[in-house]
Amino acid sequence: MRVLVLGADGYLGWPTCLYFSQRGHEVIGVDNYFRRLASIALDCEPLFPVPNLVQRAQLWEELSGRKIITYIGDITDYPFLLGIFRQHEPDVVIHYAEQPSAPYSMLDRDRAAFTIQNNLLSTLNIAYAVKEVNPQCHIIKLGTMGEYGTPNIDIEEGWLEIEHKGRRDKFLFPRQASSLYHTTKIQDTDLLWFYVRTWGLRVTDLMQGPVYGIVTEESASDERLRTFFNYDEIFGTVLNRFIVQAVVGHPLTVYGQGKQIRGYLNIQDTMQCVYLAASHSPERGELRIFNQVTETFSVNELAAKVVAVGQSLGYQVQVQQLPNPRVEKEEHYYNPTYTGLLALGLQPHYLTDEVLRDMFQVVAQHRANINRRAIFRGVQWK
Ligand code: USQ
Repeated sequence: MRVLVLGADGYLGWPTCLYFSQRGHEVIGVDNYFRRLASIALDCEPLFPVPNLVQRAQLWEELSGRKIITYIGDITDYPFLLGIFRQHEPDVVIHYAEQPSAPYSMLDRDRAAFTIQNNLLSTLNIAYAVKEVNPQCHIIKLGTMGEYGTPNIDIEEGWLEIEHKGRRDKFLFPRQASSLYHTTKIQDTDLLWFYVRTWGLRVTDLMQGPVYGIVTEESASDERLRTFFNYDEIFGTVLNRFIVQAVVGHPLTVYGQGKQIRGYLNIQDTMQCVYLAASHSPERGELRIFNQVTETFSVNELAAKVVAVGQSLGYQVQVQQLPNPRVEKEEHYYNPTYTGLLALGLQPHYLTDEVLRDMFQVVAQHRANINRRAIFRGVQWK
């Protein structure tokens, strides 16, 4: 496959480039360095420095003999994106090039506006470029479980059959997000659904839960290939944050009662899921949706695991329940379906003590870099 990865420098984008390249596919990676620049601007740089996208691709080529073509630029600039489509005519485009942080989207009006503009315009441009250059191209967009919110009914994989006054129809599952970022993910699903109906595009939307992990198969042999790992309040996801907090002796920042339940997955499973989706294309005119999680936990359950494993490694790990800076349900029903990717062959890496110990070990190597100021600043939703 000729695979265009948009957002190729990010936490998931870079490991995705490596995963496809390792398996013999032609990879073109594009990024505008949003996350790098925002991490500097907000004083929340990653746990360890990583070479830039061009340097990483060169390093990968030296180590593996495989080439990843790179472009640095902004895909909300349509001529830039269209030029890349024309040059490479990808079979699959994987769209990670969004502002991915809920707290970032809630910082202030300008960051909210940026999130809307970036996430919706990038998605619109991809739809247009695919239509213009190769309408067969399969669009894989990273969506989020947060689109569904926490409804008081079971969450289906994307669609819901409804019977109303004796008639039946199928609709996108009702969605109600709890941040502006998550709201833009609802809107970009709607955008693509519109163009699927109107132009017959081929789209997979992967409703992913919070991801954890650092090392993937392809980056295990050389530290310089590791992903861009944020642990701060803005760009870090909760389990990654808790492990860094445990290592540096900061109490684990449980928001509110900590009973919030989400579906989680290991970064290695993100790679598998995206690869499985790319290898099994939907039909023209189909919006296929998978829920991309492998198990569910409450925040308290995650904290308890980190405490137990941390203590077994000799860390004194405390937990602190902070007043919740977010507006979200802290006690709720949560029962999502996630069978579609398993049916395609996903082999989950579950959250075992060994997985946690491996993460502790990598974080401990970089303990001296941990910036305590970045751990909690309390971005308020209200
Ligand atoms: N939480 C804490 N303490 C923290 C950080 C988070 O208790 O220090 C709680 C949050 O309140 C929330 C849960 O942990 O209830 C998950 O928070 P998160 O920051 O790990 O995840 P979230 O903001 O929802 O966003 C992350 C990614 C985003 C992705 C999403 C999937 O940043 O790109 O779309 O996970 S999901 O949550 O399923 O929508």
